[in-house]
Amino acid sequence: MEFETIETKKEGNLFWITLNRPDKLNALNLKLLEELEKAVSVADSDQDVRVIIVTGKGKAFCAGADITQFNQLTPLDAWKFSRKGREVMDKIENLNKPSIAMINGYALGGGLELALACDIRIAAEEAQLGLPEINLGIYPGYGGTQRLTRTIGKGRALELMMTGDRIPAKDAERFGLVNHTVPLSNLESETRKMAEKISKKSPVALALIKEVVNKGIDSPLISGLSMESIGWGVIFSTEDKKEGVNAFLEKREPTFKGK
Ligand code: CO8
Repeated sequence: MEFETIETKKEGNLFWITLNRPDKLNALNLKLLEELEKAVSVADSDQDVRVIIVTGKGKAFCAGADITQFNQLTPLDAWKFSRKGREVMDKIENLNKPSIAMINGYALGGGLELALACDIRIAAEEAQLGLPEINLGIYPGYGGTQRLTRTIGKGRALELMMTGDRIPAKDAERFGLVNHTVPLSNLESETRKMAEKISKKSPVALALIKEVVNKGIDSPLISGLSMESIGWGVIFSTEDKKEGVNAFLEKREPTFKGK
């Protein structure tokens, strides 16, 4: 599939999506958001794809929404633009398949919000992360107020939103905002290693983990625990469960088919 503002690549069971507006630090305009949504749909409907990786070309992962558009947007355009961004982030978060944000450089504003919609974040040591919207007299609009708070807690999230400060990846790792920090030269290989490891697990079990964690985090503990138990009923009906248990008993590696 041909895109203008992103690149996609299928590599075995991995699907790479690279934001491709390096001259504008991969700022998110409507076109890019629409293309990203399409690419995610393609990856989602392809049975061979087990893990989706999102990254950016050049020195940024993504420097946020395209600020140069802000003064031209009518209120209706702004609503469309903001809604499209939210739809894309929600779609990524709610995919049945795991996603990894490979943060190669700046992840700011909408760029950090995109990374937060992914399940796992691996960052280059050189990367800087933040929500600088406050410096523009606005505030995060692609889910950052909610997802950052749920990821690192209220105090630290409010500090990042209120100061607009950029923090180095190592600090982000300390806060639990990124899972791992590695030198830029190792970023792709370390991300691939993790993606390949996850791609060998049962797709059904992975989908259920996402469902129970994502829905559970917004529910009272008792409801989350109940969802977990009900999911156990489902997982015990799968061929992947039989394969996993039999492989253990037969002392061999399992081959999961997602059934
Ligand atoms: N939008 C548009 N263009 C951008 C953006 C952006 N967010 N960020 C960088 N660029 C452009 C620059 O204008 C520049 O273009 P040009 O060469 O044509 O002048 C090019 O990218 C390179 O950038 P710099 O020269 O500034 O590179 P530096 O290395 O000097 O600085 C920074 C890098 C620190 C990342 C700097 O570019 C910067 O501060 N960028 C803005 C970051 C920001 O404020 N992001 C938040 C945007 S708002 C947002 O994301 C809200 C999301 C919710 C939207 C809701 C819908 C309406």
